[in-house]
Amino acid sequence: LTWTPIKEFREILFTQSGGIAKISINRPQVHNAFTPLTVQEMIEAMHICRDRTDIGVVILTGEGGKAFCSGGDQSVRGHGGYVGDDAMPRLNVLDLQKLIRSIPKPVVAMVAGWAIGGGHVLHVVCDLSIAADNARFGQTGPNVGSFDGGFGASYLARVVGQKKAREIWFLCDQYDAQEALDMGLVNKVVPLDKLEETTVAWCNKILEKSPLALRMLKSSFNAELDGQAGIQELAGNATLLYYLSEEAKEGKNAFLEKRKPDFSKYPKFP
Ligand code: 1HA
Repeated sequence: LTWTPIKEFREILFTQSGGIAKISINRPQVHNAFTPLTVQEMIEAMHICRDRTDIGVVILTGEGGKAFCSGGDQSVRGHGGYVGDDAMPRLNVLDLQKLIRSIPKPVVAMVAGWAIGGGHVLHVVCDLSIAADNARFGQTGPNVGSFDGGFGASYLARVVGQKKAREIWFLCDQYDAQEALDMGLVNKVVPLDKLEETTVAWCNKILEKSPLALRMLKSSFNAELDGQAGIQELAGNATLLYYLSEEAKEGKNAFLEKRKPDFSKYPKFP
């Protein structure tokens, strides 16, 4: 399989193969810990994936085979957040989490090695997670003076249940791939040398499906959990579909033609 670069970045690789885009954190020397720049680049790549009509599914991963992501880079953690070149403390990974959940295309976490701390939360918020047999999962916040009480707590609890989520955060233990599979934290475990092949096979299956159906389903899964923002997403898709109809176009055309709209021929379904 060949991956063609979409755009050059400093701390991530952003490539494409057919309808699949791959966003890969490229800081293997620190187990793919993220800085504000890493996150900013991932956000930009995600926006490109959203806009590009030839991309139907996104793989999120990390380079090197030893780590998916080890969370925020503790060496740039400053007073109030993670600090980049502009000297501003940021927690911009929270924006990335929201984007992963709201982009209307499936995002698949491809996890080899460590998925730890804020890196663990990143795989949790992905639609699907495929793990290599060397994957290890866990939260570290209470060890290193941090916590993610947003999706990192509430969505994790939706995924693995309240008791298990509290155990994960209160004990900060690490779990292997089989344990992750058993608790429903990942969808599948495969040998490391089959990880990309399997993930791509899953993505290709997804790409054969109706993109609008997938879009509606993703926002439907989100709707209940995300309150008004979730309903907004689902309703936005309803508006998209309505705009495609002759009935809605009659309203726009009548306005532009300065006449009264005639909706009489459109059915009033039971
Ligand atoms: O909680 C949040 C947030 C919450 C709300 C809003 C925003 C948030 C944003 C971020 C976060 C967080 O991510 S907090 C949690 C931060 N991450 C961690 O606490 C994990 C730190 N790393 C480890 O515990 C271990 O490295 C490991 C269990 C993943 C792997 O251990 P191992 O195999 O023994 O490797 P190790 O030797 O520790 O790591 C290899 C190299 O990578 C080391 O550097 P070296 O000594 O070779 O120079 C290590 O320092 C570096 N490294 C690993 N993880 C990080 C890191 N350097 C900086 N930051 C890291 N997270």
